[in-house]
Amino acid sequence: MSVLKIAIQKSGRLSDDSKKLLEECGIKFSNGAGVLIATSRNFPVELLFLRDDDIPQYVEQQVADIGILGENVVFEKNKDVTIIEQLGFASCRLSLAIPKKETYTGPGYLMNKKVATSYPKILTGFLEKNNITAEIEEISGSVEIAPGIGLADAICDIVSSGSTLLTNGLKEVEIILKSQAVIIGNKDLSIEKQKILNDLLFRIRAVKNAKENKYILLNAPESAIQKICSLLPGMKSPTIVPLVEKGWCSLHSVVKEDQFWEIINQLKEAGAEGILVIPIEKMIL
Ligand code: PRT
Ligand code: ZN
Repeated sequence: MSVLKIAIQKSGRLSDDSKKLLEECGIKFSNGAGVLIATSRNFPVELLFLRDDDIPQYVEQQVADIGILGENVVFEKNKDVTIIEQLGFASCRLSLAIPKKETYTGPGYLMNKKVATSYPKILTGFLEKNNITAEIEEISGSVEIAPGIGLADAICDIVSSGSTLLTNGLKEVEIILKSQAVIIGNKDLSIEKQKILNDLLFRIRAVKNAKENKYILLNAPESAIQKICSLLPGMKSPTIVPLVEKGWCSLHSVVKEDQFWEIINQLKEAGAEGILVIPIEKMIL
């Protein structure tokens, strides 16, 4: 029987969220320390725990069928793989940063300067696009200290909160790439493996939709229902249940997490009371 081989990061910023996602999809696997390969007990997948940098190559060579990693690494490695799905975690950006006291004048600022990075391919692409000649100093870690120790004039590195730049006396001046965790896949999956992947994607989307939405319940006078329904269109349309108190009902619907705070005042103004917002575990559209 076919098994889909999934490469995930062994240990690092992506590993916990990658494992959590698979667990939320109902996929059970043993996950002891030092384990490099794990098989699932209840879904036809095998997990390979790898360094994230190796995942694109392994997926290209079909050592793994799919992999979970940051888009930044996918673009840097530039292997012949397909990006299948964005996963919405490990969001960050690959940015240019320069010493705080310097004035950035646009990409031309880098002309004939030295830029330290672990992302030479993406940086080369950016420099070529802007017709800039600059020297690239490739280093594999602690890139932020390069300007301070005189190794480079600028850096091109991953930024998330920005606090590492700040503590190293640097400022972010240009975003080269926005990144999040994605699933990549081999371009030549067998029909059986493609079918397992489709089942997995169905589950992943149900988990993702659930995270992006909340279940909302509220009470309102019947006269307010029409207005409230227009604010809360729901999946198909809201459910209305009568309350024991005459002239009142309870309305149940689904609301986008990021829209909730925007419409809460409008709901109250329209007459909604006793509003409850509840997390959804799975949501199948
Ligand atoms: O050992 P392995 O090679 O598998 O892991 P790794 O050390 O190469 O990668 P890891 O675990 O550090 O990061 C994995 C992925 O997480 C990256 O490829 C990104 O897609 C994503 N990610 C999200 C980040 C960050 N946020 C992040 N903040 N990767 C790195 N950082 C580092 C950054 O390099 C910098 O040093 O955090 C620092 C900046 O953080 P802020 O919050 O101070 O701005
Ligand atoms: Zn890595």
